[in-house]
Amino acid sequence: MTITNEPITAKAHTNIALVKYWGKADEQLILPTNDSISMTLDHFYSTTSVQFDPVLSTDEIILDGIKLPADGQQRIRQFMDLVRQLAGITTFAHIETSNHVPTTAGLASSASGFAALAGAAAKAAGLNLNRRELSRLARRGSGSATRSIYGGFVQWHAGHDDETSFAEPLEEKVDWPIRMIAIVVSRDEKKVGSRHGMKQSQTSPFFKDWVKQSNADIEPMKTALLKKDINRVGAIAEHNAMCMHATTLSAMPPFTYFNGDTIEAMQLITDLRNNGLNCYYTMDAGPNVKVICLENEVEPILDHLRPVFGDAHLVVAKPGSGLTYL
Ligand code: 2P0
Repeated sequence: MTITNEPITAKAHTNIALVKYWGKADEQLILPTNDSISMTLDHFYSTTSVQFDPVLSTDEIILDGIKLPADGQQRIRQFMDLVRQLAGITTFAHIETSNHVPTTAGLASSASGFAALAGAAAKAAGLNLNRRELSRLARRGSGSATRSIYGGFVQWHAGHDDETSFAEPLEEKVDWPIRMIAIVVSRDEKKVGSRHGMKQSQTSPFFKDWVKQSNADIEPMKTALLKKDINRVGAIAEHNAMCMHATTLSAMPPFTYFNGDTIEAMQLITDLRNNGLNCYYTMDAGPNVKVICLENEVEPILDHLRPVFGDAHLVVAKPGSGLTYL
């Protein structure tokens, strides 16, 4: 195995799940309790460069121009240890990451961040991994990163061990005008991080039913995506998101990611739908709402959202591409 002397830079986009990952069967290997399906988004992405350097006595990690303090580095260091183990090397690296997720977007960057890091670190370490292997590697950093190796619509197969838990593209170049509008109702740091939140949700008496429902949603979602049926895609995604959030409300102790604005946005989208617009909502481990719709209805939907949430809090995203090297 030969490590590269030059810095290797990779770019990966974030993704939003239409059928969610919310629960681990194995915390160490990050094996999920169920399959999930996502859409990779276009202009929210991370770029990460990695350069191994024999002079270093530890990994040096710079995030958006600022050197990460030691306590913020643990997950990245552990991930780099895994890359070193795979490559049979002991050299530390300079790692520089920029998150091009507009601060107003309020979207998580761990999916794009760990996908880009997996791509850059593996190549810099001289590992010649194919995309399935890269998705398995990205999984070890953050579950949702598994899916960000690919563009468009992506399925993460839960699997039962490290080899069988990987993502696969369903449609990389999406040829229909599906859109997601992010409604940013809060830019605050999450109160309950997703890693902790999903673990706590596994105490819900409904958790088994959540897993069952998600597995049952996979084939209908694939069919709806294949048929480009926005109403089926939206209805399944919205129901799946509510089932996920039901596990937080029924956890012991209970908690929620929703705030008052989240509920207001959900009601507004339901009202618009009752008035004939084809729009559906989904929420992740935070209060922001993502609206699933078609391009030709983006403007009429925005016309209703602007007076309530303000133009600066609305971001329109299209399907994006998978991991690339710069
Ligand atoms: C998803 N989320 O499928 C779900 C829906 C949030 C809600 O994947 O512990 O940050 O690093 O594997 O990937 C967020 O979970 O969690 C997530 P870890 P991750 O997109």
